[in-house]
Amino acid sequence: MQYEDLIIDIQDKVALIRLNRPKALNALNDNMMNELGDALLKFDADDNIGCIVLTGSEKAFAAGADIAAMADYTYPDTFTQGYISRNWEHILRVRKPVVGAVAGYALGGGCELAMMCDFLIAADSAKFGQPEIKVGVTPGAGGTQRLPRAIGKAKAMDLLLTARTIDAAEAERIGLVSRVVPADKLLEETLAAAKTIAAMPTSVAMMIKDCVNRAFETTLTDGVAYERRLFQAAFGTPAQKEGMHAFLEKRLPNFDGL
Ligand code: CO8
Repeated sequence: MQYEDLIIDIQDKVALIRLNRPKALNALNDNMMNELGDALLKFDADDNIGCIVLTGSEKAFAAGADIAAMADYTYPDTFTQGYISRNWEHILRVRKPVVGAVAGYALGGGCELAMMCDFLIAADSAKFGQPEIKVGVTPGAGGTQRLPRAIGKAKAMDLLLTARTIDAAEAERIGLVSRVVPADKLLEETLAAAKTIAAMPTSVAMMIKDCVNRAFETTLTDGVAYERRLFQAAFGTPAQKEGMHAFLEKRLPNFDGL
């Protein structure tokens, strides 16, 4: 696949998508978001891919939505035409795991895009923040909603209202990222995690992702009932037969194509 604002690399059932507008610190514009949606949905439908990694550059995952592109937008542009917002949430339609690898700035829409990944591995150089208030807008891609769910109201209000940027250590301490690794090991460590996931049965990884996301949309009782149904459904998959019989036969399971 050839894109103007993305670099794609595929290895061992893992698709690596790199945001690539280095001169603008990967500011997210319409073309990049269109391309990102296209790539994500193609990999989601590709049987040879078991996990997707989304990353940026050493300096920036993404420094936000493209301020140069949107500075003169009007309300009809944003509301009626749907400029900025119309192509931001394709990532939420991806059913396979998406791991974010964040180095440098993940600000504003960049932080929001990162939070739409299933989990984040951060370089020790990573910086997260929601500075939209400084450019006169609210977050628009879930910052006020996903941030408090991820890190709690107090921390979220602090970041959203002061526009303070936090470093990777604080992001890990408050639960925004799952791991912090040295910057020069970010891709290696993230690809290793992604390859581990891709070697698992993709059907079950998709079920787990679905269940965890359900936890944010429903009551505990309904969420556990939903999980129970998928647990029961797992007994209808070849992955369950292979996984359990491999264990009993004291051999490694082969989840290829499962
Ligand atoms: N948009 C456009 N261009 C940008 C952006 C951006 N968000 N961020 C950086 N750039 C450009 C700069 O203009 C500069 O370009 P040039 O060289 O042509 O002048 C280049 O990238 C390098 O930037 P700096 O010279 O500023 O680099 P520094 O290292 O000095 O500073 C910072 C780095 C701190 C990241 C700084 O660039 C900065 O503060 N950027 C803006 C951060 C920001 O405010 N982000 C939030 C934007 S609003 C938003 O994201 C709303 C999301 C809503 C999504 C809704 C979807 C539904």
